[in-house]
Amino acid sequence: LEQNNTSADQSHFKIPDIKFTKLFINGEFVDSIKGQIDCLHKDVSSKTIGRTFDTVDPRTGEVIVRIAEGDKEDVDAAVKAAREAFDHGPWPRMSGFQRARIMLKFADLIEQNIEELAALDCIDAGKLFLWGKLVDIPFGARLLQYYAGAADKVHGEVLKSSRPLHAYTLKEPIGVVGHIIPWNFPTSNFFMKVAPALAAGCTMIVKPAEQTPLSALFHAHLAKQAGVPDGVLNVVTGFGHTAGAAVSSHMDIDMVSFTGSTEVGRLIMQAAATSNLKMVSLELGGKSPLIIFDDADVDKAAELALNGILFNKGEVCAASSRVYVQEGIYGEFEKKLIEKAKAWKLGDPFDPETRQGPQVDKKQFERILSYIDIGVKEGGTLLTGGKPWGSKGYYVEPTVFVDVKEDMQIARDEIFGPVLSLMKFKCTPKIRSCLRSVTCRTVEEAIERANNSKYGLAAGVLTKDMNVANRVSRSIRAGIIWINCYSSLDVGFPFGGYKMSGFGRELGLDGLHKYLQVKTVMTPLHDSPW
Ligand code: TXE
Repeated sequence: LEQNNTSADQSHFKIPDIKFTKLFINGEFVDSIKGQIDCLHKDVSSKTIGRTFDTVDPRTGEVIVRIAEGDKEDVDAAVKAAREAFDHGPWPRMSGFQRARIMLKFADLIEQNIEELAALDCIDAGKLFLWGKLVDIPFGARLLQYYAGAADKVHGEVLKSSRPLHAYTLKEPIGVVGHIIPWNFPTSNFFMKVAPALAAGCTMIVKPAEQTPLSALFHAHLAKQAGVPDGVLNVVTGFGHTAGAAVSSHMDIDMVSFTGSTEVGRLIMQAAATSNLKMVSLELGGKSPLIIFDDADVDKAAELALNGILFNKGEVCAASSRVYVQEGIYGEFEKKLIEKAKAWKLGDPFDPETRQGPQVDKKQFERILSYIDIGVKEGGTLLTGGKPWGSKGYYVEPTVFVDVKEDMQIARDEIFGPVLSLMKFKCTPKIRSCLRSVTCRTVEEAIERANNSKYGLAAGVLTKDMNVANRVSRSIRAGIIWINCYSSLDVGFPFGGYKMSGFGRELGLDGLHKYLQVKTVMTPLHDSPW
């Protein structure tokens, strides 16, 4: 591994000026209210400056810019605007087709600003610039296009009754939605929530993660340019325990859609329960298993397993953090995995050669290193990695542990970094339909170990035997199963978890329907006494 961080200049890309740093409420960029009150108290009334916080570049640990720090008062103002836009504004009353036209324009504007947006997510989150430019930001536009296509196809159904009643359902927008989003995919996560909610006719408040506010504010600016009416899309930057908590406990928000940690997911449900019983959708953590059988191509399997954990520096809820390899190929697999991990190129995420940038911030960087420490103390053996990388910034070496048991903390907890636990299993894949045969039981053992987790977001299985693949995929309790691939996504494929990985789905039409209410309407078919 190279030990010197490369410079952003190598990419021949100029880091953009930061244009938007304030809260976006009711179609305007504004200072935070608390900050203005602070100024008044200090008698600085001539120049009101809102309260702000630092957003930091994880490549260097240096401050990029200060961002408006929203709190309860700002969330109240944003909800007031969103409520007004929902109760009296044009957005929910437009036809789906009219909303779609605005959403398509919004998508065009995203596409026209791809490089700038990719650069913002790169400096704010340490994400690869090239990946942002080619995949992440275009995916944001694609989400708007996909849900624009669905906006005029939302309808209920005519119901059959045993009585002389004419009855049908209406699909109506849920109302004001609070989206609380994380920092690992600032643009994809933004549009996975905002695009379907816009198509449904909802109005909304987005609370981006405090680590990555830059692109969300840029998106808000583009939404206004595209013609999204004032008050429909509001962005309140700030911290989770203040602005985020104000969203989840607000009496006038009808639904909260959250992606983040399981711990905070629990708080969100509690706040929803003790406030107005708003609807909740949670996309939480994972500890996803990848099961590799003897008949898999070893080289491809090692590449897939490594990509599964190192993609986006392991800051992926569906990362393949537990890899189970069958005994027959284990030795060869381990060798290849380590070779590839050692050749993995870390560096400046602007450099097109780089495969892994820095972790999002100091807190996550330290959290990952402390898990590595725990793993060693628990008896795990480090085959490669385990240390910070480079002279500055929050880089962690690709790390592989062996001698891991399922009850160890590194095998149970989501580490959310480039740390893989490699485990061996002995069973043979030669199962047929008989459940009682020895071979059947041994595949069951692999399934049981894979299922031995409080999480259930994703799982992968690599084998040429489709009997095995089908058996495993139907037995794993997880929302996404990859057979002979890993990490693939499509805008039309529902994404979400079982067990403590949450509930509710994003993407696909399921991702739209969660922003809709079902209303049943009935009327007598003729004048009969009821
Ligand atoms: O998450 P938080 P953190 C997991 C991952 C990671 C761990 C901690 O394991 O290591 O969570 O990351 C907002 N009320 N995931 O601490 O705190 C917060 O401001 C309302 C998995 O960053 O859950 C941010 O906008 N909101 C995950 C969002 O919640 C609150 C992605 C996520 O932050 C809040 C990220 C509160 N009390 C982390 N406290 C995934 N599923 O992809 C915080 N927030």
